[in-house]
Amino acid sequence: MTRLFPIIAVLVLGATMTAEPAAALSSVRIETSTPSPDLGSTFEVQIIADFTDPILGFGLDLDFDETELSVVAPPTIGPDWFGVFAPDGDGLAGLAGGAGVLGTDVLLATVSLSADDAGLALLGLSITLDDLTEGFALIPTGFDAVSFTGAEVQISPEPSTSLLLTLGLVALSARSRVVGRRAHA
Ligand SMILES: [Ca+2]
Repeated sequence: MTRLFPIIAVLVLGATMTAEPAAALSSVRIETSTPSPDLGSTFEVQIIADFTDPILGFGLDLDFDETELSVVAPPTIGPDWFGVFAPDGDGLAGLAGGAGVLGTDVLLATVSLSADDAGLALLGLSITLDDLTEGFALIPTGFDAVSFTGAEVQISPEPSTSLLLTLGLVALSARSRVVGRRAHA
């Protein structure tokens, strides 16, 4: 039995080394137009994909806390697709013609969001399993395995205009102190 162990270990190691390399996974990520939107402002979220296989169509969900963020307008679907009906009403679905879409930095959709609450807000991507219109459809059938990467934004409580006003007042008061000292000299 003890003699068998090294033989089994060598066999397992050999099998691992000769195994086919795992296929690269398609990935989908979020890029935001700003990392720190002001409270009450609108900013854009781009959903971008790197595909390792041609994709015929996609459907997904953009996830966030609705007390922190809200969708301003229906999403704009990327130029490689035409927008199709999404049963959940979020508009995040597109179809490609012919040979599908393959490659890196493929824009899926752009979503305008309103920053509604100060603090850190997380953005995620997901697929609802029982929604048959969601997923990344391969040619001719089946769905691609996709990894998702979310993003975060830090919503600034202080609108930048009031910050500039504060800085202006500080500069003004420093100047008046200098003028005051000169008058006393
Ligand atoms: Ca959806």
